[in-house]
Amino acid sequence: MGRYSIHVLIALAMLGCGESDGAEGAEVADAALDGPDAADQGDPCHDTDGDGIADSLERNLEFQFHPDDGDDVPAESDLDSDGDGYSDAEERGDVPDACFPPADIDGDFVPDFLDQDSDGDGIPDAEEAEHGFDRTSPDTDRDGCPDPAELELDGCSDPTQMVLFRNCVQTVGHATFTWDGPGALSEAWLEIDYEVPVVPLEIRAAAVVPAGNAEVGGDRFLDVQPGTAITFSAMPVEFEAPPPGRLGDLRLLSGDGEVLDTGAVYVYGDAVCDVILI
Ligand SMILES: [Ca+2]
Ligand SMILES: [Ca+2]
Ligand SMILES: [Ca+2]
Ligand SMILES: [Ca+2]
Repeated sequence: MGRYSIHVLIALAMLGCGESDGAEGAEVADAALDGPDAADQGDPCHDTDGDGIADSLERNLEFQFHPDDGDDVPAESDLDSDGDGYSDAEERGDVPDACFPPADIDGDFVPDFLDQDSDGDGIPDAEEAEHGFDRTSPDTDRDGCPDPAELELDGCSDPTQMVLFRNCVQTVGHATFTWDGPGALSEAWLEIDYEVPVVPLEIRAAAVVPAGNAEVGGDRFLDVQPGTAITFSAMPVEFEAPPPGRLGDLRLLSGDGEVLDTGAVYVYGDAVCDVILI
């Protein structure tokens, strides 16, 4: 129901809006002194606080998401509606006018100016900068290791630690093991010993380095030669995304069930994306 309401709101807002220009910004101070009701008359896209987000949008979105920023100032007059230190004017994103739906980077339907974790990586916007991270990216340096894992797992430097970042597009993680011999492994496959109840992840044999030193056989590698790095991928089955945190231990097993190596699997990211009703 909530998801559906948002889309209706956005559609109405876009239909009802006229052009926004610089002259409107110059009128903001006077309008604020007169109060939102006086300024709002006749213009559904009026922007009392001049942050680039129309009063009608701010009122409706605040009503739906109830951000607790520690003050009682309504969003249409609050220059930092979620109190995270980033202004509404910045968090609205690069949108064409005040009537346009403001940015929602992590796609969780809470617009960034009301979302205290805009990129959904689990690190609040207010704390991203102190770690040198970008509040608009869950993987600031784009190396595949999400920001919170950079802090907790030493930059994902251990390849046997599988790190999944869940978002609205895809949740996937990888773990790499190296077989040093002696001799070739007839089979190598990966097992997860889950510490929390979840729908089991789907594991696939994903990559061999150097190429040709093992065969890829669905969920396992075959005929793995000494000196070969084998990489497994894991992803949720359909929409069943596991919860954030440590999921459990990884075990690399031979064909006869011998434990060859161990690792761990973690999940990061707070964005929960349901099926959207349009
Ligand atoms: Ca505004
Ligand atoms: Ca803010
Ligand atoms: Ca964040
Ligand atoms: Ca990273």
